[in-house]
Amino acid sequence: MSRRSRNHWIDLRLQCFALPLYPGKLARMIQLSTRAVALMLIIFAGAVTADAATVRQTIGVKTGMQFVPPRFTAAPGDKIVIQFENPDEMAHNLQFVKPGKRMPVVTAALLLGPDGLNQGFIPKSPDILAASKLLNPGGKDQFEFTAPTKPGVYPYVCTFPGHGLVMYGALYVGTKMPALADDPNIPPQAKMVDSVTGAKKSFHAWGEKRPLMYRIFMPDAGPAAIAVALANNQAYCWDAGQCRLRYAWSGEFLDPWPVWRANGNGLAKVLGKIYWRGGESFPLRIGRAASPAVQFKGYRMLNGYPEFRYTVNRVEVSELIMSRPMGDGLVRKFTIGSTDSRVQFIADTGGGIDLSADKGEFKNGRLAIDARFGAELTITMARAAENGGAE
Ligand SMILES: [Cu+2]
Repeated sequence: MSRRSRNHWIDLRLQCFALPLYPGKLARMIQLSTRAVALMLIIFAGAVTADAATVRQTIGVKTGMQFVPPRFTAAPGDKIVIQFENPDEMAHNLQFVKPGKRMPVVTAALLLGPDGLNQGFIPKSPDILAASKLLNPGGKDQFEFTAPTKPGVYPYVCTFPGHGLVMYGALYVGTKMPALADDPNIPPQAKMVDSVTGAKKSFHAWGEKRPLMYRIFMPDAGPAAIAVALANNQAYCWDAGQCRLRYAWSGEFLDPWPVWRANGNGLAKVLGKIYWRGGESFPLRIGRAASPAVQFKGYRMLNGYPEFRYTVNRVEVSELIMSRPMGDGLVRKFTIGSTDSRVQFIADTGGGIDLSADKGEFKNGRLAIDARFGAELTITMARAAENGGAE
């Protein structure tokens, strides 16, 4: 397909999107002009109010569902004019919301269900200060609003389904911005700056694609280590030699250069923050042995996620590890072959996570289930609040 015909196709799609949106847009224009009149009245009423400045801000999108820039500032009462541009390959919107209301608005957008597309995935919510329309690839939109008079951090977010967890930024109104690397109000990918030069790291051998599985020499693991990047900025290291999860981290994935530079003699560098490490013992026990015989049998890919297969005292086990839908942590789904032996999951952790299971209950860090006819067991490891995790 030529470039020209592709653009033409996008134009047609834009028109299809624009038509059903039109009444909503009209309503918003009326709403905005009503607001503008109200604001003028307020300004005239308080004749001593200093002139508000105008902040003109272009917000773009880059691959990996990131707003550019991830944050900016305004003074209370400033007029903010946003030029929103979407050069990405996916559709996006942009909404400014009240402090702490990013996830409620993201959830409200999901609850729009089949109506979502017609509404640009923008829910009706008093928590939304201003919103763009839904932009198809190549689209642009301009809108304006008045910065709130109350100082604070006002998030901006894309509520296209699946984007809101990672695609957001922060408008600082009358509030000092922390250093980029320490800013808790922007996505982890946005704060990856080189600690020495301050330059943004642009290295991504594999782009921003997740899930991603990578066989590479890893620190604190055997030579058969497997690193996996999951959705929601989660990652883990699985040791195929010992058939067990070694550690989990959040944030950016890996720097493989140390391995490549040393012709395979170095170790990859974990770029995110490791928040959990397994202990030395094997967590899944089948039978009485504290050190069960384990053997790796391979893996298969399920929608891009590896499912590991191994035996524990000759009983077949498979393990599929996914990220939690929200917050740091992993969800480990075990499928266990039938056995008359006692099956236990033993929390071999030094803390830092909260463990829960869909079957049975942890008592003193041990969970026992019946697997006479085979069993499925899902263990959720959620990064604990005292370990920097957030809900
Ligand atoms: Cu988006």
